[in-house]
Amino acid sequence: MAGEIFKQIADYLEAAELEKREVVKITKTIKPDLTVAEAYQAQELLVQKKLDQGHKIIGPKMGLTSKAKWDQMGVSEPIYGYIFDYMLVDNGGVVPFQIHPKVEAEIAFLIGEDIEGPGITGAQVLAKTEYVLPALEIIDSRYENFNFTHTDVIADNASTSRVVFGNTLRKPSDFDLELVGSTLSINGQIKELGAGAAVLGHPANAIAVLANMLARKGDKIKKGEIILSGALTSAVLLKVGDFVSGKFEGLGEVTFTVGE
Ligand code: 0L1
Ligand code: MG
Repeated sequence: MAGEIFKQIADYLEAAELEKREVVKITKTIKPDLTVAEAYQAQELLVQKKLDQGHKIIGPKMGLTSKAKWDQMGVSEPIYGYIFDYMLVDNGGVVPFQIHPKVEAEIAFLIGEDIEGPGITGAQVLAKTEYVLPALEIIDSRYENFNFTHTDVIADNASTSRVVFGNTLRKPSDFDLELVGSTLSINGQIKELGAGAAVLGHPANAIAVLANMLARKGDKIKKGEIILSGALTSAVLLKVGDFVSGKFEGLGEVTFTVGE
């Protein structure tokens, strides 16, 4: 059966996540010619498995939102995945070590009204956003050495692993999100810095692209979802015991410690 191979991919990646071990990428094992559409089919099955297990979606997330990443991966659009409730860690809490975690500083959008593409713009997203808040995303590819193709990473739920949201919620109209600066420190040393403009010129643009991508499968962004718009900084590799701090201009600080 044609769909059987996508179930096999979803099972393979789910087992890697649950058993906290890295695996050989799909395009080297199960399906060398995996297309973007097929990769999203496999991702959907992985997402459905989590829903069937009782996990709840917090919101989609955007990945590969910088031009530098596109050039690196040879692509011309971002990717999306899904954040689930079991991935949330309190601000100041402990993020359990999984495989080879990396951290990114991001701006999250709490959506106030459904946003349905196609043709959505960043300005429309801002008008339908209730609040923005700071976030640290922990990505943890299930693939060996974080090595994957564009389609591999789509099937792997865009490397999503854990998320720590900050406590400061602000109206997006309060400031220019593209100018919001952020520093990312590990054990008191600044490792990366960036600004909102690193995300497709403005973080709201990434949410607009998401709405337009979801429209291709008849889906939309839903009121109440909290969406990660993409990384302001490069991702930094973490080890057990690291204390991580992301400081966001006007949006406060987000911290966590990497546990065992
Ligand atoms: O959230 C992200 O931007 C990560 C997307 C997947 C690429 C990666 O794992 O580096
Ligand atoms: Mg990210």
